[in-house]
Amino acid sequence: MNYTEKVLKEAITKNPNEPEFHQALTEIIPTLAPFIAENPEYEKEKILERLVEPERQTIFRVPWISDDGEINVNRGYRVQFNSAIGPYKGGLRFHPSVNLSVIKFLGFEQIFKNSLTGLAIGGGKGGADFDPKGKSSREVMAFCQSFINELYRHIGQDQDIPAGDIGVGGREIGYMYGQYKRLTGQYEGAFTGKGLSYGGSLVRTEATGYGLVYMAENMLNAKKTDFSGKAVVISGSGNVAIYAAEKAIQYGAKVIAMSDSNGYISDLNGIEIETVKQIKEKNRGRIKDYLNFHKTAEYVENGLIWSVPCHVALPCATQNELDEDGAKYLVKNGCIVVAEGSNMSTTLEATHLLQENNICFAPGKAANAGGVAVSALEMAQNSTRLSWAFEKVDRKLKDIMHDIYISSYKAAERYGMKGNLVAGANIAGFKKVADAMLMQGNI
Ligand code: NDP
Ligand code: 2IT
Repeated sequence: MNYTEKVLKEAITKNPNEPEFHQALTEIIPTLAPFIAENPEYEKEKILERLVEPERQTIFRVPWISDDGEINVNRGYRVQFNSAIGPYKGGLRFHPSVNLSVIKFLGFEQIFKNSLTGLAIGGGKGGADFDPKGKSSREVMAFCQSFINELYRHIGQDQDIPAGDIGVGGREIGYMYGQYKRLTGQYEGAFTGKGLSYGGSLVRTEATGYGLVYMAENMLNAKKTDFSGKAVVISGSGNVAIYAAEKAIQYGAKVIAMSDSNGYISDLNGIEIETVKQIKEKNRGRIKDYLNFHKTAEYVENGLIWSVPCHVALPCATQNELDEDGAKYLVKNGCIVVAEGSNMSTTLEATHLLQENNICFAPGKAANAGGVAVSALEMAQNSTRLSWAFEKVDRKLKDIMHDIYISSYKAAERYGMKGNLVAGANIAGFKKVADAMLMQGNI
């Protein structure tokens, strides 16, 4: 058994009952083998054994009182995975499916993603098994304040900087930042995704979705084409999905299907994104409400969105939402590019199927890095107490996504896996972190 196989096997054995974390390890570790073989000091210094073990994991009780006066108890998490190249950085997810395995897979991926941005941010992730759906704003505030009553002691602008993820948007960041400030007395950039009036950055709301489309545009360009006239299917209808759709439409594409956890809508004339924003961002409604505004659209309850024929597929909801069945449809229908907006959207089997059929595939850690990249730009603005123009941040985002595409492409080519952006992103992200760990001694 070689070094990477040995570390993978030991990490899986040592962390039982963590299927999502196992999946992320299985996707990443083997692809590093040719690079590590060429650089034996990584094995000698046990870099991989150290990398798979989080620096610190915090699990805590979050009690809060609902509007009916009942006491509720949720479980909170923050996994501070790696700080070799910068303070821990990564989102908070509020969703009933959150558990340690989910947070560890997200935190592990985040190390590589943050490194790929070229900015000085380490990897972390957190969240809670709290379900914001159907809760009043007062209940969401009560939950956020209780969550921060514990988390505040573990975070800070130079220590660990949380942001949004599923179930955590501008409203939740505001409540958490307010409570952090109240407890610490510090007006500092300890969160990103803040409102524009209290230290937020222009483009952060749009960044993940826009960045995803900038990445997909690079992939299409490599195939001597672009978004113009393409049919695009986007799963989800949250923050990432909405702004991916907005940019794809600006680039001349038609977004023909979007979804939420109940079902998908489709309209071959193209979905009107302002209506989706109204439903999701303002009304906090369901995607099927779209039919109340546009009679040409169809709604399929619990349907498989990947069965809608498209040129470009952008999964933007959650992990493992694109499995082998979905991938078979994409192959059959002549899809040419798949880029992950959600983290680990695609199962390992589906990824292989897409790659074997020459569909250009970009993993989340490369394709959705625009969100955390603009978070790091928000941190830079907070440090200098300045705020940059929309165009300036957007230009930097576009350049960062291009650089990620090039570095992932080149790393894959250099190690004999031309066109495999999964392997390329893993190697390119790993190198900077591993070298920083080597230079900092056996921490
Ligand atoms: P939101 O909460 O804004 O939206 C999530 C969307 O995905 C909703 O439409 C939701 O539907 C759907 N969804 C969530 N969980 C499930 C599920 N288990 N099954 C089916 N559909 C589901 O989250 P974001 O848009 O912020 O995040 C989406 C993905 O993008 C996540 O994987 C996240 O990790 C990733 N990401 C987010 C970044 C960011 O900056 N926000 C940055 C990089 C990656 P419903 O409302 O019905 O639950
Ligand atoms: O998965 C992710 O990269 C995010 N949810 C964004 C993290 C961040 O710190 O902006």
